[in-house]
Amino acid sequence: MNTQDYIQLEETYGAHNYKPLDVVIERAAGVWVWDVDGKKYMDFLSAYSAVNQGHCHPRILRAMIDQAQRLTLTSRAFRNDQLPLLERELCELSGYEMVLPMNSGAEAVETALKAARKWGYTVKGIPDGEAEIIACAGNFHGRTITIVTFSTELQYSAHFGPLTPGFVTVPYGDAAALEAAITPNTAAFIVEPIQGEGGVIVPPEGYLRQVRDICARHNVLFIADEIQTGLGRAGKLFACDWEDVHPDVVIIGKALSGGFYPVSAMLASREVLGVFQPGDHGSTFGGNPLGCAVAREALNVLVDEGLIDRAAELGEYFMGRLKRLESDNIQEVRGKGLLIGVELTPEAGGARRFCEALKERGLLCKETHHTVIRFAPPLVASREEIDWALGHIEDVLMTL
Ligand code: IF1
Repeated sequence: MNTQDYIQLEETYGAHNYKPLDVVIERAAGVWVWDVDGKKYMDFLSAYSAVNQGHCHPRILRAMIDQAQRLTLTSRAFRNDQLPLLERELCELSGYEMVLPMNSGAEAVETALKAARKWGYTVKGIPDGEAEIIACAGNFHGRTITIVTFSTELQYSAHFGPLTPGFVTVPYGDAAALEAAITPNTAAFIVEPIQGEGGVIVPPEGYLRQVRDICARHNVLFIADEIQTGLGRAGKLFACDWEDVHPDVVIIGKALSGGFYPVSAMLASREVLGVFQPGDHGSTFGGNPLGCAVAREALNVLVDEGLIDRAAELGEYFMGRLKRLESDNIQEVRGKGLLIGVELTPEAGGARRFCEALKERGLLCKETHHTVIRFAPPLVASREEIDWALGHIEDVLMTL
């Protein structure tokens, strides 16, 4: 079977809820992937930051195989010998007191929203059924009905109603707007430290510190969605570390498993995660020993290989080169670490054609919001690999 055969099958039997680039990948290692026709590409998307550790990292693979041969699933009706170790290691690494593991990012976001509401009622004293949660315009936190309720991208919620009450949105990066939207019934504010899907939007310097301060003064939980920005991607363990802020709740996912398996988690203080009583919340697969063993090794790899600092260094170099490029196509280059967006001018004709051109040259990246090319290679990329990619990126940006 060749590329066209696979595409035909997917068109026939699969739901059409995506419009992927027409490359059919069959194997990968590190920053490289190979398609079914034998063509090799560098991955500059990293599965939206899920493979920060590089594809099929040998140490994570070993941990997965070893664990799969011993024990994969107990459900939380029984205990297993991996979950407690992951919980301790996550707390020690992050500085939080408690962990609640889930699977997908959206589930961990839902978990945080449920914890925030219950905290609002049982700790803050909000009248029952009245809790409000504030989110930002341009956010992306997942695709459940509750989460798309507070998406400002109309396509994400249209025709999926009735939606969930209790959410309001404020402009991103505007601390005064947040403060003005807070009422006595506000339980939490949920925010991405850098908006990924929103177009790699970096908020004004000091915004996260102001958010920290406002939330503390109004007794509102500050929830940081670090599913995409966390675990080294932005050049720090958490993107919030750039402003030295410690949110009340942090949500992680994606790279928590190095791309092997869906593992997500909510991290918080005992005051917040302590609101959950047996039976309040759960998941068949959440906290399963296979996911936990994979996540433990994925975290070890991040630390042992110095990938967080590496993202900061390579990111600075990469962004510096792009910023020096004098191309009529470029409006702005922004980002942190190896989460970088190039906003194209309105005249550039859209980001998709640049991604198509880069694909022809063996570089896979994905546009967001029609006018932004997102660059997010695995953090294990070498300087030479980054230079190879930059050569093509500069060329395409200059000549297309
Ligand atoms: C898709 C986007 C990225 C996320 C943040 C929660 C989630 C995500 C900050 C939910 C997921 C993914 C979902 C994926 C594409 C991708 C994405 F373009 F859609 F927005 F990365 F930028 N919070 N982001 O970025 O996590 O439930 O998916 O595990 O195709 O929907 P999930």
